[in-house]
Amino acid sequence: MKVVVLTGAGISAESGVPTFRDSDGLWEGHHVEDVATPEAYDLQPGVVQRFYDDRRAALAGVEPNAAHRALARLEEFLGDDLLIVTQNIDDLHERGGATRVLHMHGELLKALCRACQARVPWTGPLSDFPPCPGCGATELRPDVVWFGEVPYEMERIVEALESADLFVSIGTSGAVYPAAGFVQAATRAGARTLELNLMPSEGTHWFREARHGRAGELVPAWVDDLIAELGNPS
Ligand code: BV8
Ligand code: ZN
Repeated sequence: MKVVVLTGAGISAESGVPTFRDSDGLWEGHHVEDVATPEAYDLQPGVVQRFYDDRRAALAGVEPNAAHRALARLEEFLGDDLLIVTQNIDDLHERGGATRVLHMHGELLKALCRACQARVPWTGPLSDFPPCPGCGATELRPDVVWFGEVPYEMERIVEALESADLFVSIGTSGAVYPAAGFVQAATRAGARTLELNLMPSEGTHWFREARHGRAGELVPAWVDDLIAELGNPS
């Protein structure tokens, strides 16, 4: 059974990482659409850098939750038949034990050099424009995919969707493309589709099944059911 899981901010909500479009949709006082763009970065690089510096620093204070750990258990059971694609830029999937995670919107703990295109691990701030470890230029930006930029690993993701038997979307509002369109690609490929989310997403009608509740409860229960279903083929 080939499974593709897409996660969004909702899977990290119970870890204390705020989502984008709950409450009043503000993140550290900003609308993500106003800050997560190349134009915003060119206009006000310090504001954008600090927006990510704050989020990068906040990672030290949060822990993976039961949903992240359940997906790691599923990865151990399914091996290469499971692909976790995340829109999240936190490292909670990895800290929860998952080993193969595609960060289609990039990662907070990486920096991208605008001079030499190097992508380097980065845990500190970038708003003081430190030199690139590769070329020395002070052109490091967050290695994050902004609106209008091309998401990472799209070929691998499309390939996985085309051969999926099951597509499960966890904790995403379905507001951002191309991720919001993955359920349609999976459906065209004949996959079963399941939405696990606190409330119906914008694309909930595309899913054959939807369960609403907190990821910390829904995901472990779903993983246990799937492992039981696959574990003893009746
Ligand atoms: C691209 C940066 C071309 C990192 C982000 C007009 C129409 C359609 C599309 C467009 C359009 N105009 C422009 C576009 C394209 C645009 C887009 O989709 N815009 C939207 C706003 C309309 N997309 C792009 O520009 C993308 N690039 O299209 O390039 C291309 C396309 C295909 C192939 C090649 C090239 C780039 C998009 C990436 C933007 N970067 N983030 C960062 O700062 O984080 S997006 C940002 O939103 C975050 O990354 C986040 O991951 C993403 C989606 O948000 P969610 O994860 O869903 O979070 P949200 O808060 O919205 O929802 C949380 C959900 O969880 C809620 O439903 C809630 O109910 C639930 N929840 C809450 N608590 C819990 C819970 N669920 C379970 N348990 C809980 N406890
Ligand atoms: Zn460089």
